[in-house]
Amino acid sequence: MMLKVWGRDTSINVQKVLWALDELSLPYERIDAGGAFGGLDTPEYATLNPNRKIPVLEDGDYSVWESGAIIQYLADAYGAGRLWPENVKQRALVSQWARWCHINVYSDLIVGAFQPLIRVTAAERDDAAVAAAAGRVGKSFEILDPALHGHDFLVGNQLSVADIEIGTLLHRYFTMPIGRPDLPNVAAWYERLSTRPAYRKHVMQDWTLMKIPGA
Ligand SMILES: N[C@@H](CCC(=O)N[C@@H](CS)C(=O)NCC(=O)O)C(=O)O
Repeated sequence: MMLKVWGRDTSINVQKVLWALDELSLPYERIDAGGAFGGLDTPEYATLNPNRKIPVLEDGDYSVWESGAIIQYLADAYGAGRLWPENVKQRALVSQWARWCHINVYSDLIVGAFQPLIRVTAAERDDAAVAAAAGRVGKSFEILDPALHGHDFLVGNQLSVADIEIGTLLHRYFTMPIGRPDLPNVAAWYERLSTRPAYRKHVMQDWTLMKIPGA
């Protein structure tokens, strides 16, 4: 039975799942939902995800939501050692960075900085609040930067769930009109990820197309 992903492909959390699926060469079907496509307020969707958010992954009669849990499931079920190291100490470091990103970076970057840039008109936007959120992301990425020194990937020598969790955010971070501190290792990591076909296809989208008029 083919894997099924619910969610519009402009959603960063859907992009994360699509990137992981392609890295694992897994065929899937994607169903547009959320945003202008709607569909999240039906009783059927609530049985898939009571939070009424995208993405959801269906695998036969099993389903899972929360993008981080979905990519973890894909690695566990189909990775055969890819995306999720066998070594338990490396594994915990992958988990460490993935959780760190979700707790410390995601909200400031996506909710605090990105969404106001596409969903609020320039006239109504609180530029100081966007700059403050971007500043907090910069401080977080200054913590990440030395961890990437001398490494192609965040943990070990292969792409992991941690690269996907944080890497999905990098395209928006480096293409948004915000201030950024000097982050040589994070910038080089973004450049390396940018050479991967699955990253280019799913994550490196022109997000300015999502802007409301006047944004
Ligand atoms: N923590 C959740 C966040 C899910 C989430 O906020 N999804 C957004 C899109 S990125 C959503 O469903 N928004 C409603 C919509 O698109 O209509 C995850 O990682 O899956």
